[in-house]
Amino acid sequence: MVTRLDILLSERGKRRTDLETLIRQRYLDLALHIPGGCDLEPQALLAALAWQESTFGLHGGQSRVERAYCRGGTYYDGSSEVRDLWACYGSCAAASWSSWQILYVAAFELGFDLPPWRLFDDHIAFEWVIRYLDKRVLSKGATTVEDFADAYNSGTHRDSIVPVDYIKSFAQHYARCVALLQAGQPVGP
Ligand SMILES: [Ca+2]
Repeated sequence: MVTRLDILLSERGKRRTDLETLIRQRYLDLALHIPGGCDLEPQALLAALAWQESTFGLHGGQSRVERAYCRGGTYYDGSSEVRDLWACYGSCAAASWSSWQILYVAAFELGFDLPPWRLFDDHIAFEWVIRYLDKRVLSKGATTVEDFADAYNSGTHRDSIVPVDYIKSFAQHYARCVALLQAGQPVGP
C-alpha cells in the first residue's frame, strides 16, 4: 500500500528532476552576469551551489535557522530591520531557504517582498539567488571558484573569514559539474 509518507518521499525525487530542468532552462533567461575575463561557467556555478547547499535538492525542502539573525543574535542586535522582520515572521525571517539556501534577509534586502516561506519554492528562489550572486558576489569582484564560494558562504571574499572546507567542497562540485556539462551530461543526480 502506498502511504502518504511514500508520496511525500517520492516528491523529493521529482524536486531534483525539476531542479535540473530549472537550472538548464532558466539560467540564461535570468542572466547570471559573469565578469569579463574570467571563465566561470554560470550553469555549473548554480548546479554546484545546489549540490553544496542541499545535495542537489534532496534537502532543499529544509529551511535552516541562522542563530545570528534570531532574537539575541549578532545581526538581530545590530539591525533594526532584522528585528522588524523577526517581529513579522519570527524564526522564518532568520532562516535560509530552497535548494540554494538563500537567506530570507538577503533576499529582502534585494527587494523580495513575499513572506519568507515562499522562498521554499525553487522556482521563486532561483530569481533571488541569481540577483544575490550578481550583486553580492560577482559584481564585488569574485572571479575565481574559491572567491565565489567564500563570498556566498561568508558574505565576502575580501575579509579574513575563509571557510576552507566549504570552499574545497564547492570547488569539487563545480569541477564535476563543468566536466558533466562538457560531456553533454545532466548536472543532477
Ligand atoms: Ca570571507
